[in-house]
Amino acid sequence: MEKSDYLNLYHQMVLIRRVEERAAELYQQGKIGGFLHLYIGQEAVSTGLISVRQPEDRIITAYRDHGVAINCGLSAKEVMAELLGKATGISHGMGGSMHMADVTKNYWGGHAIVGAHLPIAAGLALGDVYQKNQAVTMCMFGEGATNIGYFHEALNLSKVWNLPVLWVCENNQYGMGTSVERASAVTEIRQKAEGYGMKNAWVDGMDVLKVREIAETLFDEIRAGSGPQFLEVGTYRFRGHSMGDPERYRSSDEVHRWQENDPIGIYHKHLVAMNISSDAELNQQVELAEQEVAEAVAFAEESPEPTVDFLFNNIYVEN
Ligand SMILES: Cc1ncc(C[n+]2csc(CCOP(=O)(O)OP(=O)(O)O)c2C)c(N)n1
Repeated sequence: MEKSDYLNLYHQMVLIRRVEERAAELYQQGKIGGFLHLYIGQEAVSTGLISVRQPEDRIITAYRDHGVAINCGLSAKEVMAELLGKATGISHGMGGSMHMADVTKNYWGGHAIVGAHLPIAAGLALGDVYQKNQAVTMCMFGEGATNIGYFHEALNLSKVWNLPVLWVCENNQYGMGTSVERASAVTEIRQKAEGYGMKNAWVDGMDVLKVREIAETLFDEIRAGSGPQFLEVGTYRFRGHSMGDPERYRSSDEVHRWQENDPIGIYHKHLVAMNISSDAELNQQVELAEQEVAEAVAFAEESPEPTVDFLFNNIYVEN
């Protein structure tokens, strides 16, 4: 990796964090409607994974999707405008927080129904097999989704058809207010892949470089024809499930313990300790990200609402 690659990972994680901190404020001011699920604490997961994907590789995720969107190359402006429901947003203000997508960047969304995007991921990969594309589809979901029928159907078919899918479970230990121990018979989620004869692994999701390293191997193997593989990522969300979660299901001590293990802080210390960068240089990246977010908020606030006639667009596919 070049120095600029290391800095780019840092910049992306900080940008996601700052976009979401501002989004939380705008939500409290009533400027963002609907649900808002923050990715704060989990930034190293999508940043590490997506840093190794090729442009032809498809990325699909659930509703905790703003960070994934940024890692896929969407601008802070497009994301912020979508959060505010503006016509300049990536989904023209029609999708909001949970439905960001840009297929020109091979980012297939943003899905609100738990588990529902897993069969879609299998379908995307099947399409690539039909068309003889050498592409990998990476599908990200929470551990809560692994108790849903879609998960088992999609994993099974992907193995039967040897589809090029990387299944990534972001195990942040809670599905809304329910801990993994209360909801899942098997708490080491990667074991569920064994039931489908699928190669599987676990990685520490607080360490962006470890995530990147394993992702590189898995993308390469799947591209070379290994068939589907499963990666469980150990992570934690620092904020509530969505805005307005009173968080009665976990202690503030537990949250603080994890916050001491902040993926951005860990990476910052690592870059300095390895003499890859300096505090001053990294702080400059933070300032750049903050500037980008300030511009994104101004852009979103000044942007127009979608017009009513836009409601009739994108309803039917024209051949
Ligand atoms: C089919 C379905 N059932 C229930 C819900 C309500 N719901 C939204 S998020 C969620 C928890 C999912 O947890 P997990 O998959 O672990 O993802 P995380 O929120 O931790 O990222 C539930 C039950 C839903 N959106 N869809």
